[in-house]
Amino acid sequence: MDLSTLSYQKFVQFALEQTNLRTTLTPLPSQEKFKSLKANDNKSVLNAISFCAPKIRLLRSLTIEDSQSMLVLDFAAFSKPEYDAPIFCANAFTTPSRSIVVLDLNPLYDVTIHPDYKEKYYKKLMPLSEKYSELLPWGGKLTSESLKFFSPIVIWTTVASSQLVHDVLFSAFVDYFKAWLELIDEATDEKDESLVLLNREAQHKYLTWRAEKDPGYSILKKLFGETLAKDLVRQFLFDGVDSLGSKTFLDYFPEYRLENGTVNKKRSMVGKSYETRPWNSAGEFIAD
Ligand code: BLA
Repeated sequence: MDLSTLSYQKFVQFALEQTNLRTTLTPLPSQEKFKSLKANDNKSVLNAISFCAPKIRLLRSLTIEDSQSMLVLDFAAFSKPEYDAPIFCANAFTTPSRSIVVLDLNPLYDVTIHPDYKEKYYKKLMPLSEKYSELLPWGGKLTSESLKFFSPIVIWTTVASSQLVHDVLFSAFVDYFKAWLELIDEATDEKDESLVLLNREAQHKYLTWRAEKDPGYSILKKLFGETLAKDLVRQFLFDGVDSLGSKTFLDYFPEYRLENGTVNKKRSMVGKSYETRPWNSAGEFIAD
């Protein structure tokens, strides 16, 4: 399809407006640093914004739009470590033929081993996963390791691009972002410093995973070159990876260690799995 009628700007605008209704966003230094970022192809239009708020450590968005070839949305929001709230994650990669999408409130703690965390945040949100299951169906096998960063309400899809899909995706983005804002509103700050530490480490592990293995990296490298792409990943998209903790990727994910001590470049050690949605509508894990 012709991408020139589609844009992800509306998504970002909506999120900023909604957030400003509830709290006060303050621009972060990383916004200033990356706002005049230019792509090598001289035609992609970029928009990079980043903010914090009293309960929000980092709310940032990168869009890359070139109506000839692709539209990219990478939007995420992280609470301060005093809160164990999920991470808002909206990633979309749209070409004239198809769209690859992950939309989720990524859990801070793996829901398959922390049923209390699942109960606390996802039980009442389960209807959301049903609402979009027809128009944004499960996208098939994915990197197995990614699944522990996904929640039972995750929308993971790869569908033919169309105006309808774009509109449905906007509607889903609206629902999921409002749900996230609601969780942040209700969140009370943890007083137990040892639990704050756990929250901080959980965010750091997530940032470490994505800064090393995000599927968008090869495209960023093409557009910006290796050095700038790395800075964008570590200082903007996954800001905190070099400050929230000191563990390395191999400390968290030792199975990726090669004999010479470096990180295996493969995205998955286990391989791809989960042909179908591994959670039922009650949020129970049903894959073996
Ligand atoms: C593909 N993106 C994918 C896939 C997933 C994600 C699961 C399928 C391939 C796989 O299983 O690895 C997204 N994976 C995620 C997310 C998390 C995760 C959000 O673990 C969070 C924990 N995608 C982007 C951006 C670009 C992009 C910004 O979000 C481009 C700049 C591109 N994603 C992209 C492309 C593919 C893809 C090109 C298909 C090619 C591939 O699989 O490498």
